[in-house]
Amino acid sequence: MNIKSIYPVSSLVLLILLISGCTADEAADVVLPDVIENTDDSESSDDSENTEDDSVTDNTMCSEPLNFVFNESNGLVLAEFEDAEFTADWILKTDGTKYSGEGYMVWEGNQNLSNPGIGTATFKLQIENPGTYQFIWHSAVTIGDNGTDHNDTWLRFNDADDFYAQNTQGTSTVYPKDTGKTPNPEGATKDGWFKVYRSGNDLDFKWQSTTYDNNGHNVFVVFNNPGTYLMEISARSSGHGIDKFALFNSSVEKSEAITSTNFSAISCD
Ligand SMILES: [Ca+2]
Repeated sequence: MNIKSIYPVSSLVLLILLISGCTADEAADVVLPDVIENTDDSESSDDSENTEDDSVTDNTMCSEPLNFVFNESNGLVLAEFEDAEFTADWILKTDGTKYSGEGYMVWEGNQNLSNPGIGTATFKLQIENPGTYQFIWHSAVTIGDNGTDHNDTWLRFNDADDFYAQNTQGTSTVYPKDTGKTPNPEGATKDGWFKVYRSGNDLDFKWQSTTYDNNGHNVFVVFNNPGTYLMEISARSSGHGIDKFALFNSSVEKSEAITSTNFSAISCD
């Protein structure tokens, strides 16, 4: 942020001249015009240019979701899902009252039930506190009346130190396919992507994210060092609406994370 000081040149010069014995008339007639002219040519125009440049640069970068970086703080990343750069078949919607921010995104293109990597969007996360984070999103089924359809989207953390899913008892851990790690979950998984779904016939928005068909495993990602990491999503089911998401480490209760309104500060890449 630039804070520009205003330099009262004419007042100062007048004061100096008065002290040195010039009359106000002399000062005005002889000296002031030069000083004011110099001021106009140099300082004022420079200030104006600098201010303009900085402001344009900042505004341009910060108005482009492609450059957004979501900053983890106190073990929590909380972000509006619509705060990313989306391809044309992702539609911003505002039906209902259960969303926050500008609305939620719904995939209205073809279904990609076996093929991740289509209709991708990315979120850059700045992690200050390394560790294991649970991932969860707030999503809804916006087509039909069956909670097992139109209820999932692909998710991947390709540059994190680990990405896995685990049952609530902690007795089963699975990894996405094509990462060299096993076992893999039942159901769709490919190229490091998990199919992340919500279940149940309460179709409106709720916080739930699991993978592994008929055996819901919670989703986790591990960041061993502070730094910037990439979270990717890609389209799977049409009609799956996603409002926001959270990642929280072991210092944060899930109940805290999903009721928080403390959205992550956004900086610009
Ligand atoms: Ca939202």
